[in-house]
Amino acid sequence: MKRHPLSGQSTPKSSLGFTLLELMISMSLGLFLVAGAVQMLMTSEHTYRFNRDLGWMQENAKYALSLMTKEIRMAGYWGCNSGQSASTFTNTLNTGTGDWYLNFENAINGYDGDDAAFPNTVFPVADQPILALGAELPDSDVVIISRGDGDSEVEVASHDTGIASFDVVGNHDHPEGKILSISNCAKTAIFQKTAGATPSVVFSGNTETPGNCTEIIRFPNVCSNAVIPGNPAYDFDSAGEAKLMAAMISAYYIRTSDSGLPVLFKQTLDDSAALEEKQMAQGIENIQIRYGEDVNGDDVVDRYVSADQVTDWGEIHVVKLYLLMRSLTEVTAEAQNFRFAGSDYTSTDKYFRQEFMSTTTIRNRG
Ligand SMILES: [Ca+2]
Ligand SMILES: [Ca+2]
Repeated sequence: MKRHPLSGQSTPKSSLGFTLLELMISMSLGLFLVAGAVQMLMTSEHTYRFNRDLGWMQENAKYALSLMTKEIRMAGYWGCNSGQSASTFTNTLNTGTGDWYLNFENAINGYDGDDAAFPNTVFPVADQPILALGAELPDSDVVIISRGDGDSEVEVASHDTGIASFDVVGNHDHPEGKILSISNCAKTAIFQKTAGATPSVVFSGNTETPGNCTEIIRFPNVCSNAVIPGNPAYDFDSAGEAKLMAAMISAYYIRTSDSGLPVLFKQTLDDSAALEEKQMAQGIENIQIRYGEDVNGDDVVDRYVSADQVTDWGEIHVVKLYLLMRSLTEVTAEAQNFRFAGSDYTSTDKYFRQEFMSTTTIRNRG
């Protein structure tokens, strides 16, 4: 072996420098590794965004379904009485134009988004998210639920039919203007409180809006204070076991929020019987609702139909909700296939979509 003249050590061939070929190979290898690392970073960033959006969608879907199913389950709850015919349920409110939020006679009802007669003057909201799929998807539906608020239930001590007044046992905190219900095991009446300090509740006249069209609770209701032979004032106190509670009504629907996101909205009555609208859950693009209707009186559902196909809202026993959830941002590499309310679709954008579904039985309907 040749010795170095100074160190006396042998000189490996590699320390003498790189050939052009070696340099090119090592540079290519380096570039390849860098590209791989960048690719990995991009993939993990994409996976992170996708998982973040998926979690966001699932949380919102879970929340929306829990809110709606809880109300649907309790639709038509007015305490002990579950009858809602003219002989068991009366509403003394001035319903005038038939606004949806004053109609407590239906425990549940709604509108089909694709019904040519919707939106209408009763329920005018229809500013729905514009989907990239255009007319392929059905328009979003609306569901309306009314019920008594069991949490606010207090026992009624007396009913003075002469001065349109109840007294409760203990106290209540219902302000003037609030829509209330009184129920025993046979009958229910809806009215608006117009006066009275606790424990009293007075419901005379039109000092509040919408006001009461009569001070006399009758079955069936008559909008008059006159004595009507054969249809006397009903005295809840003498019938016994009457309870007073707040009357609630809610409408759920989808529209685009000011931020541009598709959102589940809820409209309900505040303490002075004015409508208020609240954002409940984001990322919901569409709701489809199928109502399970009993058509032969055996309390067993015979068919599932859209709101515009329901023949008797009093015979709806089950409600199926289909929510179409959309990711917060465009997180997919290409257009996605998705299934919604029994049909298949292909998106034309890069949002991820997923269907969430629930089936709820109405408790007061056997
Ligand atoms: Ca529909
Ligand atoms: Ca049936």
